[in-house]
Amino acid sequence: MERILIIGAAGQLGSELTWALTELYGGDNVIATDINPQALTKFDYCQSRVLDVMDKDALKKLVVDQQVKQIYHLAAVLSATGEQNPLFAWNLNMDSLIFVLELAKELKLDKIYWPSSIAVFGPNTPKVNTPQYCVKEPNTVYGISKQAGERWCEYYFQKFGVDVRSLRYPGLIGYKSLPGGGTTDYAVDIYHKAIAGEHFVSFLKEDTYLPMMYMPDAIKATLDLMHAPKEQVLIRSSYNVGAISFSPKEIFESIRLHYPDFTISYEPDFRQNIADGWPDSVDDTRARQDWGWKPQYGLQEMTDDILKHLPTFTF
Ligand code: AKB
Repeated sequence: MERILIIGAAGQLGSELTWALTELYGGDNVIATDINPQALTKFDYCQSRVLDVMDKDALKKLVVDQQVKQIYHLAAVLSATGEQNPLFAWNLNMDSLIFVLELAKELKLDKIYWPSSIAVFGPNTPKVNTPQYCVKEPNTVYGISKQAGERWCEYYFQKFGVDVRSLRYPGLIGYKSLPGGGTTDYAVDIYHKAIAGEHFVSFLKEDTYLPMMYMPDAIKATLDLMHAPKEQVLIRSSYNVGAISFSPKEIFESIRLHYPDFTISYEPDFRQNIADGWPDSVDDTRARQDWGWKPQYGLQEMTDDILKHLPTFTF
């Protein structure tokens, strides 16, 4: 069994991916890492270590000592938080990726996973059914770092044969972690407000459509890509993957079927500008063709599932 290291395991994606990887590879072979020791307490089913990904010597020591063969590098500053401290976001997002790619090259690691995002697109990108290849002029530091990161991934694959794989995630919606500083995270927060019986103030306008995906689909997409034979992974920058597209008004209506008294108002802030530069929906034909991607959850199915589990979920 291959040893797998997850960097940023306590985040939104890591919290669920770590469990899925543990089920597949066993707790002895999965090492969850995070900069926050407190956040690691939930990983009692696999190995865990405190790791600051900016400490490249500590990262290398861990990989060598534990004979790690695959790295899932999930740590990043997201879009909304990134705008508060752009240079910090740029340094963390870029330097950490380069550390991981260099390590993969030097130690001849088997596989690397690194998430990209719909944030690589920008205001001049076609908004509907956004193609895999098109104009990309991101206007957030997060988007710029993801776009540059995609170029680095393809570069390390072509020049050094590093088997790095990536998805351009839409907004990921899950109930097992709290919102983490992304523009699409309003669609996580809204469920928490609904079950708490609180009014929800949306920081996006009611008709702002964004591509989104329920977490079980995101985990499936990630594992399908990572388990695909190497020759089927033909895009080494990052794959478009789509699932659902909805607006704040539509997710609100889907929740109101369960909570008829739930209320919403709209107070767009700086995040509206970020969302306006992103696609409404993406064309993921290449992911479907190359390694068989197919999402399972629609908006109402996602809402029904979240509202079934969230009220009794303990963080
Ligand atoms: C964000 O909103 O910043 C992220 C993303 C779309 O990558 N969820």
